[in-house]
Amino acid sequence: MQHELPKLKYEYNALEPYIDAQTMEIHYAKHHQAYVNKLNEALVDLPAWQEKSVLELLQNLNSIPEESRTAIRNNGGGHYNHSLFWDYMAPVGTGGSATPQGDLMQLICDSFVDFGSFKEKFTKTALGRFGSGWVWLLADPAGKLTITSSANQDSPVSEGLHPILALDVWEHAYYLKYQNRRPDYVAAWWNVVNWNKVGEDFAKAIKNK
Ligand code: MN3
Repeated sequence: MQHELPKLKYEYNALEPYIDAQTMEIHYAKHHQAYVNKLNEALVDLPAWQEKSVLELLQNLNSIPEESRTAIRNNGGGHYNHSLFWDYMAPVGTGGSATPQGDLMQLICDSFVDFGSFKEKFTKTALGRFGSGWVWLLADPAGKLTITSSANQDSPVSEGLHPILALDVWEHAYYLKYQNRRPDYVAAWWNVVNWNKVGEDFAKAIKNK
């Protein structure tokens, strides 16, 4: 099985003015494509692993032959994390309401005081991530929410965790429009969060509790 770039569900310019079309195009068609290509390359000599989904690869990194493990961790993570990231964004007004709804909103308020405090904590985590990495909202099957961050392309799924929201804080995600101003990028990104998708993934994460 060859891993493939997933289809983007909106046009490159659909997230403007918050995320510009040129950044979207380069980020998706160049950066994400490169992770896919390098993941396929890393699997060329590993027939036993070629039929696994990228999620299965990331969940079983320790079983992958050591000489290929880092390449699969980085490029499989890059492929998987970006696939989530695109889906956690939507053009303004098409991803549901401007805030989480229902049980998820209730749990966010129970866990972080209120929605504003949740956004503040998530943003602080994004600004505190040194260098390249990701910020995550995780939901465990018992219904506990956690904000965390990871370096490089490391994915929480490798630790058996369940991401329900992802933010890319690599400079390639924002440099063209925001240069070094990560705070401006993060503030803008909140406008395009697809809360419908976050809510769906939250429901899946807690389904088996
Ligand atoms: Mn990226």
